[in-house]
Amino acid sequence: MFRSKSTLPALALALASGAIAQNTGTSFCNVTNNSTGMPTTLTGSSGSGVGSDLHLEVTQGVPGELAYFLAGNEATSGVTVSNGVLCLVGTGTAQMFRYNIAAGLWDSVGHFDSLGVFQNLAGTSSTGSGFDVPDTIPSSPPIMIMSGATWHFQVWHRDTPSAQGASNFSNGLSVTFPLAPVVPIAGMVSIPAGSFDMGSNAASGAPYYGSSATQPVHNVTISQDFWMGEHEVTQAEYQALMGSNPSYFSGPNLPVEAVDWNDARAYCTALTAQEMAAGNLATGYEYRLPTEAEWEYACRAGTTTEFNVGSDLFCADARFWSSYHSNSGCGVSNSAGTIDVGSYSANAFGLYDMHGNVWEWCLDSYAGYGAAAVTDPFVTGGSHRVIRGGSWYGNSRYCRSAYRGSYRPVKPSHTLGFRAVLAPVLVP
Ligand SMILES: [Ca+2]
Repeated sequence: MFRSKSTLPALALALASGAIAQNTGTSFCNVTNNSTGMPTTLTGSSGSGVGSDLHLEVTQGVPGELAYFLAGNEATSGVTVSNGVLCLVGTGTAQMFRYNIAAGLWDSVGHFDSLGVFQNLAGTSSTGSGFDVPDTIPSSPPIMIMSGATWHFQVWHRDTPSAQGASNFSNGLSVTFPLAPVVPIAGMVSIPAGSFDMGSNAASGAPYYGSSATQPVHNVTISQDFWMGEHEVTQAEYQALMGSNPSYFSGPNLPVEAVDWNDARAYCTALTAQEMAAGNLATGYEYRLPTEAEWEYACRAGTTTEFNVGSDLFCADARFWSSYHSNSGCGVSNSAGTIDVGSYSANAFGLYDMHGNVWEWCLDSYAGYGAAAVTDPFVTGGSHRVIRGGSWYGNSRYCRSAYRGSYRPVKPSHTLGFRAVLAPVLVP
């Protein structure tokens, strides 16, 4: 009636999954009849009628968070009431609002203190003592409940402006909001958390041409599961989301290139906004570039060899210029550089083109390694960003799982693209 169902995808899913549990036990105030002689009963359905004329309304606040609204049929606003919301426990940042249907206005009725106890606007009442009618009416309801929180509440109901008092208390209702779903877009591969040895001790000569930049080898723990694009972002995907295609080569399934680090991040930001609006992202998750550690962990997919296909990289394994292992060129040219994503075999995680095709931007900055074991390393600042995996234009040494490229973030190249991960939020 006064809120759009289309704004409630996450909540609708939560309710449909049976997350609501009703509690009428002694931890709540007793149910009493309202002035029409009927009990006011809270139910766990979004937007459903509660009693004769109360609605428990739920809507979405800021992305990834949920909000409650209590609606009644008060004929007027601004009437002092007593015995309002009872047995109410929430979070320290949440507020409770009610909606005056006649006036079409939201009224703030109070908030929760740091202990989760409901307070009226004056901060003088708490559980069991009701709320005051507010002096100001918010232009929009800024209520937020964090996913995963459990709220217990009971509502007061007034049939008419004069029907005040303790006769209209509902039963108690306990509601747990499950974590908002994380629904990856198509083509994202689940990468399990785990540990691996990052870097390489390969010798400086052929065929690997190892360098000190990949040393010392050190243990890295990726502490949380994440998702990674099974292939580099294609030109079709980039065009559809960003409305442009800066690539030097042309083809819908070719990887997008000639994007600098900021372009790549802007794509991820737009994808995050799109999926958040669709209710597919939980709080704390975003689409972004992978960290360098996430990238190498995903590239290796459990392997410890120089490449995720073994110790050698041959022309049949990936898109790159020439192989030190067969001592031959791979038939790539300046006019036929990149190739459709997924043209070669995937690694054990199901990821394509981690070796070759286009270099891939990482989120973090370039810095030397330390010897100590680290968890979720992430380097910020500095003038250069990490690029990984080699490209159509390079030879096999650059395609190694541990090889580290370093590039200025504002410098696009037709050898350089990216892929996205869906992972915990990181801010460079
Ligand atoms: Ca690549």
